[in-house]
Parts: sequence; structure tokens; C-alpha cells
Amino acid sequence: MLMTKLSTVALSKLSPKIRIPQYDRTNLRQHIVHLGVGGFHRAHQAVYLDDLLALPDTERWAECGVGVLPADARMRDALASQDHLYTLVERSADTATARVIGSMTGFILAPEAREAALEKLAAADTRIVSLTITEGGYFIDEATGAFLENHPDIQRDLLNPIAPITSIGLIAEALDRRRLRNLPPFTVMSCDNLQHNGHVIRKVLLGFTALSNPTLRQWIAHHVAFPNCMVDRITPATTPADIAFVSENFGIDDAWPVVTEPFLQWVVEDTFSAGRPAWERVGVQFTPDVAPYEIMKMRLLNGSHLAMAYLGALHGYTRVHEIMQDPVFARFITAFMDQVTPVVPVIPDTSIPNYKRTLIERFANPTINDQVTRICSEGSAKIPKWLLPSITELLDAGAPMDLLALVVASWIFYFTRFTDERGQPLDIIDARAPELTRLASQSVTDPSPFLALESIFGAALPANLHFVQTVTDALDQLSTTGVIATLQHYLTIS
Ligand code: CS2
Repeated sequence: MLMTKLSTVALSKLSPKIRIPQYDRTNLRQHIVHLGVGGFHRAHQAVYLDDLLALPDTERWAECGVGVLPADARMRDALASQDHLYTLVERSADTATARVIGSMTGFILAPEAREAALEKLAAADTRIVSLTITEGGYFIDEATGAFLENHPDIQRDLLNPIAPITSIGLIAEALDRRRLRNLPPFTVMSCDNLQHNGHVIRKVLLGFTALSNPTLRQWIAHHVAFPNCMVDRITPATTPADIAFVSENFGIDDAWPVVTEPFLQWVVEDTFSAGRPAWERVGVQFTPDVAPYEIMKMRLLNGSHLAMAYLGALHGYTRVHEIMQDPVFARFITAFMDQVTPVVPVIPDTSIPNYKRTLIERFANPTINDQVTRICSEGSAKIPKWLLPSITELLDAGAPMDLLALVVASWIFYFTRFTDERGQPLDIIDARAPELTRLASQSVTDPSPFLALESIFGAALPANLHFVQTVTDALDQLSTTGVIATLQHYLTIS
């Protein structure tokens, strides 16, 4: 197939089966500045904006990306080499469609152009600053939710607030420039997969400015909107095979395409201080309270990912769909979701049985090649948010929770093994891996040392004898009989 390097002038040369921006990209306004342009953002918010720009009679909102970390130079270069266009491929079990997204029209790498980034944020045209900076970007304590004001990066920004290196410092300084220039503030919209993400970013910004600039703190507290939102689209990291797929199947030479699933959801609280795009026209759900949607998603989708992650990795699976093709695992994931369901909120316009069926289909999608290492990574941040709250509430309700306790056991067991059941090395990615590995080695027969980690398990769960016993039993079962026999055992008894 003829190959075309992606660019504005090359759009007309692409195969007609590829949807391209049909709107004029030269007269857009960068009303949105997005911090942390990764695969997820490019498969989610930027796509909604591209959909909206394709409709008649829309305001001309576009976005400018900002890279906060030096490593974002790769993204800056990839996008700059192709006029900030990129290919999005949506793959289901039997179809693959490609489209070129045009809603991002610029990119600034803050570590190399700090003033330019700050002035972009402070510009009168900027109305929303959105973020996907991952959990680590918020500087909050996993267990208590407190702002980590003593973190060295935060300390650095507090000492030198006019040349910040963190997203928090950048936003604070830009808001201060607006305040001093009598410009209205922008809305700060976190799109990270954190519960109450708007509250989290608000708390951190208020915590930071309380120390750096109390007048600014007051101004932010009174004038800045921080909508909470629930975001959902399974987007694995782009691989060299994805780049080859895009060139072989669509004839596009793209330095950094994104491959994702067809499913897409965004539920947002409608509190914006300086206007917003008419996203409701392209499927975004606006609601006064996003919490029930977040809880449903985190407990069922992200919880199930955890349920398959460590057991799947221990058994030797490297891709999520391989796990779902294993009938024992497929039954386990269904049973896991059923066990979680009593602590999933009722949402008037959502059918939980349908939601669960869709999840099974999404997990089984064989074409997006979701990596098991991805869903295993940073368990120390995910387990306390996506699994333990369900266990606590099930225990309170006197409901069964043995399948969830098995997932906790699988996570501990994972840190005691260096290889999977096929003898391949386990690739553990977790900021707290050394500490967790040390504690797990003391917990082979009795998980108490591991469960005593208060920053992960809190105080109440490790003091609950039923919980500790259930995890102990699961750990024993796993170490004596292996993954599949353990799953079969739990499926028979539960
Ligand atoms: C995953 C999520 O990181 C994980 O472990 O569960 O990234 C998941 O794919 C997204 O939340 C889907 O919206």
C-alpha cells in the first residue's frame, strides 16, 4: 500500500475510507489547554471535541497540549512532525476503523518552554484547563487523601512559584497571573481516573496556594469551577505493532497513533466557570452528581481488571483477552462482578446487568491487545481505590466477599513469586515494589505483615478477623494448588 506521512496537506491523499477533519483547522480557538497528552486523552476528550467540530453550527473550540514532564518531548516531536494530527484506530473483534483527529492544534513542552506554557494557560482565550496527569501528578497520600506538601517537587515549586515544574504549580501561577490581570479564571477539569477527581485537584490547589499565596487561595476558592467527571475507554499503550498496523492497513505513516476500543463514555458535572463546548451534542452525559457513575465504573470495570490482573499474570497470560478466552477465568470474572454488585449504586438510566455484559465483551476484545502488565501496574495505588472499598461495604452488609479476598491474596502472592506458572519472569511495575516484596516474603503463610500496611489497608480491615482469615485461606489455596485449581475451587463453593 502507498504510504503517506500524516500532515495537513496529505489529508486529501488518504484513502476515502479514513475519516478526516472536514472542518477548517485554521480558524479554531485554543480555548482548552490540556496537561498530560497521553494515549488516553487522545482517545477520549480530544475525540469528543473532534466529533463536535465536525457538526454544523458549533463554536470553534480546539485544544493546545502541554507536556509537563521532560519525557513528553517524544509526544511533542511526534505531533509537531504531523501538524498535531494523529490517527485513532477503533478496533472491535471484527472491525478496524481509522480516523484522523484534528482537535489539537498545538503543543508546548513546559520543561523547555515554561514561560510559553504559563502564558498559554494565562491567555484570555483559555477557558478550560483539563488534565490527565495520572495519580502521581496530584501529590496526594493514597490512604488519607492528604496533600503531600513535603514532596520535593512541591517544595521546589513553593520556593520558586514563578517557575514551576509540577502541574499544580503551573496552574497556580497561571491563575495568579489571571487574577492580577483581572481576567476571569478558567475551569480546572481533571480527567484522571480518580474518584471525585474535581474535588481532588481543588483540594491540592487550595493546599498548595495556602502555603504559597493565601490571597490567590481565596480567589480560587471563590471563583474557580472544578467539575468531577467519570471517564472510560480502555486504551492500551501504543506498540510498534500498532504503528505497523496503521501503515499496512491504512497507508498512514504516523509517528504515534492510538489504538483503542469502540466503547467510549464520559459523564461530567455541569459546573464550568468560563463556558464549555456543547459536548452533550456528541454523547457526553451531563449530571449534577457523578459519584454513582464513578463508583459503578471503578468497582465493576477497574475492580474486574484487578481480579484478572495478578491471577492472570501468575498463570502466565500476557494479554487481557487471553485471560477472558480461558473459560475458568471468564466464569470467575462474571462471579466476581456478581459478588460486587450489592455495593454498586442504582443509577436510574443505567442497567447494571447490561453494563456487566458490555464489560465482558470489552475485556474479551482480542484486537486491542491490552497488556496484563498494564493492568497489574501500580497496584498499590489501585487496590485501595478499586477493591478495598467494595470489601469493606460487603463486610458491613454481611455479604459474601471471598472472591474479592482472593484477589487481595493473589496480589500478595504475586510479590512472593519471581516467575509465573510457565516459568517466565514476572514484570512487576509498582512505585512501592521493594517494600511490598519485602513484606510479602514475610507473609507466605500468614498475610498479617502485608495487611498491616496501614497506608494501603487502613486500620479497620486488618482488624477484621473474618477478612484476615478469608485472605489467609485464599493464599493457602493459591500456594498449594495453583491458579486454575484455586479458581475452580472458589467457583464451586461460592
Ligand atoms: C485499567 C484502566 O489502569 C488500569 O488498571 O483498569 O486504565 C482502565 O483501562 C480504564 O480505566 C478504562 O476506562
